[in-house]
Amino acid sequence: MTETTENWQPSACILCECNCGIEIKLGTDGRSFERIRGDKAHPASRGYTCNKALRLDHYQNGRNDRITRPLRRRDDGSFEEIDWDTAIAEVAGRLRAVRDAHGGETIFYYGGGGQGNHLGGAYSSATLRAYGGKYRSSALAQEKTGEFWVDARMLGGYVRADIEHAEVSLFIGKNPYQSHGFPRARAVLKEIARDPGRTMIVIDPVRTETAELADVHLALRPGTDGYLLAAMAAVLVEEDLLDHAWLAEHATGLAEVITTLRQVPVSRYAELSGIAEDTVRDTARRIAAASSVGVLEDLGVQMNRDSTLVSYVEKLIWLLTGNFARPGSQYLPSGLSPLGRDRGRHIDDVPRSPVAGAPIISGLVPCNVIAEEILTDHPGRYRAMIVESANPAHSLAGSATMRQALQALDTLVVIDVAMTETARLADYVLPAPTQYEKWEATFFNFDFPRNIFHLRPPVLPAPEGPLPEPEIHARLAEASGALTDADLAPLHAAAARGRAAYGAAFMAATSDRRLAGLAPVLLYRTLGPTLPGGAAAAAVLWAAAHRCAAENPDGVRDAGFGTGLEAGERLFDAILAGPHGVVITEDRWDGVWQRVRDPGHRVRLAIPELLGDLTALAERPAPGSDSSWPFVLTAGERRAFTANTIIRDPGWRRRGGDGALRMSLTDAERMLLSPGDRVRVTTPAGSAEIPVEPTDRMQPGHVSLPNGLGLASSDPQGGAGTPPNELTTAAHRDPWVGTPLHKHVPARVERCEVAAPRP
Ligand SMILES: Nc1nc2c(c(=O)[nH]1)N[C@H]1C(S)=C(S)[C@@H](COP(=O)(O)OP(=O)(O)OC[C@H]3O[C@@H](n4cnc5c(=O)[nH]c(N)nc54)[C@H](O)[C@@H]3O)O[C@H]1N2
Ligand SMILES: Nc1nc2c(c(=O)[nH]1)N[C@H]1C(S)=C(S)[C@@H](COP(=O)(O)OP(=O)(O)OC[C@H]3O[C@@H](n4cnc5c(=O)[nH]c(N)nc54)[C@H](O)[C@@H]3O)O[C@H]1N2
Ligand code: SF4
Ligand SMILES: [Mo]
Repeated sequence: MTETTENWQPSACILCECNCGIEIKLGTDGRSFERIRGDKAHPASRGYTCNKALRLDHYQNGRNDRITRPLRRRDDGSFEEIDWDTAIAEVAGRLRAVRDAHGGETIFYYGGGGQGNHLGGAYSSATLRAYGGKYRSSALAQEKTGEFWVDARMLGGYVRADIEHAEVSLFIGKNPYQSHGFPRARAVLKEIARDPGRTMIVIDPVRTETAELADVHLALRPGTDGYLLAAMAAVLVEEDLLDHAWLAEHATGLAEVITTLRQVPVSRYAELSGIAEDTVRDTARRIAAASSVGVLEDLGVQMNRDSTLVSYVEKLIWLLTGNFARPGSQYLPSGLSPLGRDRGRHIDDVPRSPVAGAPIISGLVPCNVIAEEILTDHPGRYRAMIVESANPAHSLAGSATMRQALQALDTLVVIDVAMTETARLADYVLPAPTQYEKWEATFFNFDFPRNIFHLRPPVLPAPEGPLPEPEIHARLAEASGALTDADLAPLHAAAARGRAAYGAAFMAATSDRRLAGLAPVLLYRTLGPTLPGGAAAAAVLWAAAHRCAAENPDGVRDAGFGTGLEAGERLFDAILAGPHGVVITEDRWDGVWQRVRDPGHRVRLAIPELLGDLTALAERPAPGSDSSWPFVLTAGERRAFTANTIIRDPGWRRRGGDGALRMSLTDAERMLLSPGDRVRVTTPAGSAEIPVEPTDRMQPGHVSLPNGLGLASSDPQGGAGTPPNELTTAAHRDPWVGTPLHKHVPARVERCEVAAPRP
């Protein structure tokens, strides 16, 4: 046994945004993950993992349709292997041709990282810029953009909650027991449940594992959160439960909000949500009485009716009770990237996508208009697309139309580790090393008061063939002609003289607008080769560390990195030298106010566009009133063994591999269904046959399907489960920001009379 195979190597789990620190012990073959354990030295997860991390060998070594050579589509639709020089030259040639004929802004970029890998995507802006591209998107624009916009309007940045220290924790459409979303979620939930002084409130139509731990479970009717939250906010006003002193000091727009909330018919809204009015009032009172309230909303409302409005009212509830910038409440985090940052403009002033005119929030075109922006005669339509580390043919609404759109493109380039549903439609597929074969990191770091960043060294060498994403972007940018050796020469020379000289040369180079847009590739090519241990991919973090130090001088200083330019350098060096993760900022609660964008650092309570919607809800047909669709389908639920489409080997699932449709016992009895019986689920988009799992967790009239299953696979055992987006449509979306309503798909469910043979 060699030294490395005996050693535990630090890395991270890549299956959800928490990215728990793990240690991996390789087998004697030097490739298999023989053992995996939580990394006690990781400052956020501190040894914690859930059940999923321990089966990561199925990502690294599973039957995951791995690709290791660049592929080119033949005329007959099959693929042939080509070498990298040919691949780069041909892709560049096709992108240049699209740019010259139709303008660079018709080249669209999608993706840039799943749950564990953002480092490669950080270089994509250079590629896009090199070809004159302007528009991009990612999965965030089918979940978080409504919340981003509301947060930016009210506060100026993406808000997070200190659940661990909240007296009252409130989860709205979120099941952290399965989906996590904050460090050590299961442990924290159990601590809260055990503590008699703290109260956990869950708003979810399903009795989830989180709801089971809660003190209060508001099992509302699916899709009625708008009513329930509006009623709760209205009770705060009606019963005068507001934190007046705090609001007077810290907020503007209170009068407008109060005027609107006084018009909300509390009894009527409570009734529509299916929650007793007394319970609504008690919940509002419990929130108002608490010394701290931490609130997290997630897909259950962000992919549901009234999603943007619900995000707004959710924030009103904790702001009206003064729950911001104090322990156990909400905060604006520091960070190494501007993830989730939006200008927070009035909806009429938000930039728009070229064809559908859809609002671009946080620089992201709504996912639900992408197909529409391709399948049209409009001269501004997208003609070429680069997809990196994402699987839109499976993950975006309306798979059938999405496939049609991807095939209608002049050129589709996919950068992935595997032959995905999207890659199968590509003209060129460019293979990348797995996340354990290269330097990697994510930018999902929102911890407080100690924020953490984790740069992970490779655990094992990549096989011959794939190229890391930064190298792919550098080659594509160079092949565009936008970047020359002469541009790089002064930076190479300065890098040889040390960081101070490099900093000055980099400033000088990027004062040229042409080069500023190519900055990631400049860094990779010139600073990258000087970094220890082959960490060239980390070069972009040098600029990010300096930006972080400039934006959060106190936090970076208190984390031990000093002040001024030195602080940025020290922070960067610490990240490079910290394979278990590094505390990048040590924040203070009162410092949060400095991040509130309003010049007086006041919270803006009123979003006039949305206030009108609050009372208009009363005039709409109630959910469930269309008898042709008697069921509500939640298409894409997080379960014990789901992780989007990151692991393609179905063998990684210890259970749940059939992707059963959960349905209430009442419905199952009425339809004479036993576990495993098959039903036909029909939605406006299509229909599928699915085995059922009757359960007392579900309400009558509500059925749910897991996310990430139903992958097309070269493996005959693969493909288990139903791809949820065969049952969704892109038109079913939020009126404000265009996010999909996947949790509330109108559906019919019928018994399959003849038992179909299992595939
Ligand atoms: N195990 C696992 N964990 C994951 C992932 C994974 O694939 N698997 N994916 C990660 C990703 S990308 C994300 S974005 C997060 C998402 O994390 P979550 O949002 O927590 O996950 P979901 O299960 O999609 O939806 C949450 C809840 O919404 C509820 N819901 C359905 N309809 C309604 C409704 O009308 N009102 C309310 N209030 N709730 C409703 C569902 O019952 C469900 O419990 O999870 C992350 N973590
Ligand atoms: N109906 C419905 N649809 C949904 C959801 C839902 O709840 N319901 N949830 C949505 C949500 S919240 C999300 S976040 C999206 C997720 O959907 P996507 O954003 O499309 O991403 P993933 O499924 O996470 O796929 C990640 C891709 O990265 C590839 N990959 C893995 N490692 C690497 C690497 O190192 N380099 C490269 N280049 N590629 C790599 C994997 O093979 C996979 O193709 O799905 C969404 N779709
Ligand atoms: S899937 Fe589990 S182990 Fe992996 S990062 Fe998320 S919480 Fe941690
Ligand atoms: Mo997500």
